[in-house]
Amino acid sequence: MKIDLSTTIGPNQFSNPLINAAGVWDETALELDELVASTAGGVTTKSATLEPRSGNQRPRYADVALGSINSMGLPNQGLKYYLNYVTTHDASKPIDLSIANPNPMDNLTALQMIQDSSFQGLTELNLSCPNVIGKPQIGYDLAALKQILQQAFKLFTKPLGIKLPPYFDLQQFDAVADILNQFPLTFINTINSVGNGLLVDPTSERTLIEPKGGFGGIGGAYVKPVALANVHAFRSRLKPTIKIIGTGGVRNGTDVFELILCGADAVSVGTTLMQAGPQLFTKLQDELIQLMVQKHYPSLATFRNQLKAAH
Ligand code: RRO
Repeated sequence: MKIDLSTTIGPNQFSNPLINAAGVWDETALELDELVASTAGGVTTKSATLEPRSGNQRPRYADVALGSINSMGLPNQGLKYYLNYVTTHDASKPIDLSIANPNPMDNLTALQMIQDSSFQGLTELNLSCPNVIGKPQIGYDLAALKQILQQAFKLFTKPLGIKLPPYFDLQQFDAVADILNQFPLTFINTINSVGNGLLVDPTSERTLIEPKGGFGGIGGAYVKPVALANVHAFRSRLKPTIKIIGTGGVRNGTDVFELILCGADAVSVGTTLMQAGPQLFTKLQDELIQLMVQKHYPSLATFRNQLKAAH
């Protein structure tokens, strides 16, 4: 059986739906080259600020059996570095250029720089970084969310998506979707890590990471149900022109299948990529293909958003 894993987001064609989650294996050109050389369908760059940042104090990332906690604090090489990379790299697969600026005005400057560049890929505005000390997540402030989108679309005409924090209440899904449907967004990426969790070591009686008293974004298996819910909730509320990158808790091909079944157009992988490295993409694709063969699904479109209720 011939299996077609291709998918589309805006004008970009992906040979398969798998992408690295922003912030994983993507801070330096060396890492980005490894992703480009891997079997990933597309590549995301580390969320960039206008100026380079070294991020929060270490330890700022920890793996545990069911996932990870991080408070990286936006370490990145600055937007010029990533703009240079994405406008000069070998264009063999689509690129998602992520930006995140603690000061909202800087996001508009960043968008203007991308608008004025020759970059033709996707831009992802990260409105959900949980780890910048003293700064709340814009995605949880609906007035600020609407305002930034109004300002962004006044100056930006290239394909734009936003990275959202997880939401936990059906009325939040309604309210956020109502705002997003007012704009010509190309995609959303849901979810960012579950913000401000806490993991502790019972032996040393210490937090696993140092910044913010140990509070950090939770990823991995812990968050899969939250990711499935956010993808499905937004797929049933957003206009069909807004595509969805599903992120959260992918460890195997079945997890990828489930996110697509809930409505994802593409799937990005964070914690497991951090743990396994870019060869992970081949394993995930092999497992997804095997499952699709068993289920007689020749393409992603044949099961995307086909989730049925229990009875
Ligand atoms: O760099 C980080 O601390 C970070 C970011 Br920008 C984000 O969007 N999500 C996350 O879990 N960590």
